[in-house]
Amino acid sequence: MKIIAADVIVTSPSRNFVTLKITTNDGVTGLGDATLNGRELAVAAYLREHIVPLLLDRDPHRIEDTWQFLYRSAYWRRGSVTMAAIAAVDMALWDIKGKVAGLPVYQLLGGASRTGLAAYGHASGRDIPELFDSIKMHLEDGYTHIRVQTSIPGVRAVYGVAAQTQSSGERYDYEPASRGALPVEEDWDTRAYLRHLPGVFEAVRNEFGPTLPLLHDGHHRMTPIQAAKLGKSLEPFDLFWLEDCTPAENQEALRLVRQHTTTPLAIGEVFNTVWDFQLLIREQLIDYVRAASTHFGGISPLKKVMDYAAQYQIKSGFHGPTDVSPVGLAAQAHVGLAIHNFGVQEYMAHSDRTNSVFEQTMTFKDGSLHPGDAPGLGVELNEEAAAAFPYQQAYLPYNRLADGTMHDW
Ligand code: CS2
Ligand code: MG
Repeated sequence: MKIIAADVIVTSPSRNFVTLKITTNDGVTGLGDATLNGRELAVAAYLREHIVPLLLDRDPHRIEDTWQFLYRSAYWRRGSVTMAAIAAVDMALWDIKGKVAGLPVYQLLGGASRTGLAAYGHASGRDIPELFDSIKMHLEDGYTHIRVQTSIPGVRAVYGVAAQTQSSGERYDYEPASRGALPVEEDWDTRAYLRHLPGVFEAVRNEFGPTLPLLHDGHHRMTPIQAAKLGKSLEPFDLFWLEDCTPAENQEALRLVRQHTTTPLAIGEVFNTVWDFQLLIREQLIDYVRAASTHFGGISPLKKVMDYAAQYQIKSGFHGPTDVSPVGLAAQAHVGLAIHNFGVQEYMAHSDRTNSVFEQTMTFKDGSLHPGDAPGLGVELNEEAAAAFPYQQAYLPYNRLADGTMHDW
């Protein structure tokens, strides 16, 4: 079997997606997600200009060797663009292998370890009543785990609050990347946030009871001691996890947070290789691995990092917002179904328009996700539909503090 073509398809139904489609001489095709929110064309170019020529004539069954070839032959290792490009190749080759074997990818990874994947959705509100409505809506949709984000008094625009950007009734795809030639500036005030959040969770617990698994995303904005303070102040509300509590390039920073709080910690959506997790896993500084197949080099390394994490009783919490395409989401759902140390899967349902481009077998029923049993990943790209939605420049927002200092968004 030989690879005879590899096409990069950029489409923008509800937001921009980059998809790699690999075709073999037997006519079998495979898909991989290469979407890097706000930097999509960099990955498309990396694939088209530097990876595709290396794939032609290769045996698509050699997934591990292809991954190692693309990773080591580049010389310049790691990074979000490189690893998103390699991820797309890896996913597409697993898709092909499953189709040739007549098996869904999870069967090739050891078979199902559970009947489905517990999923969490993103509840949010500009105030408590709006937040409660959003939580109720997600519970009615069947979610068993709920992420809680709210506006912060005194802060104009905050990450993750749907109603803030809901306009003209268009379904909020949650992903705050706004289309336009320049990114949108937002503001931030950590002290206001630290003062406000415990009251929000107290209100949620009083309204929805003590058992509902609640998550929160700090989105990289606190110093380690601020993250420790928040983790400690949220302990009475028994969170399922506090995510991205502090930037984790300095993995040692989590030692300080861990010393002060038992609130479970989830980190890793911006990571792209196992080395980003090494200390965090080895010293058990986190409880959940937040990697996404698309940003982490694909299915192969995602399974490897979870096997490493399993030795330290650390579970998965794979990143699944709408800027991971249905292909990327399916890829990690197959991994999540197969591994023993599954934790929870983030699931932001894509819009109908996106789903008209990516035809998929994934189901979400009674709060449980399943990738389906179609051979391969279970996603097909409708290229005619994709062509109807050309790329549009879009950027994630960024943060400045009141004095104009750049801050993490
Ligand atoms: C967020 C992401 O879902 C999450 O946990 O951190 O939606 C993140 O904001 C986006 O992936 C950025 O593109
Ligand atoms: Mg996050």
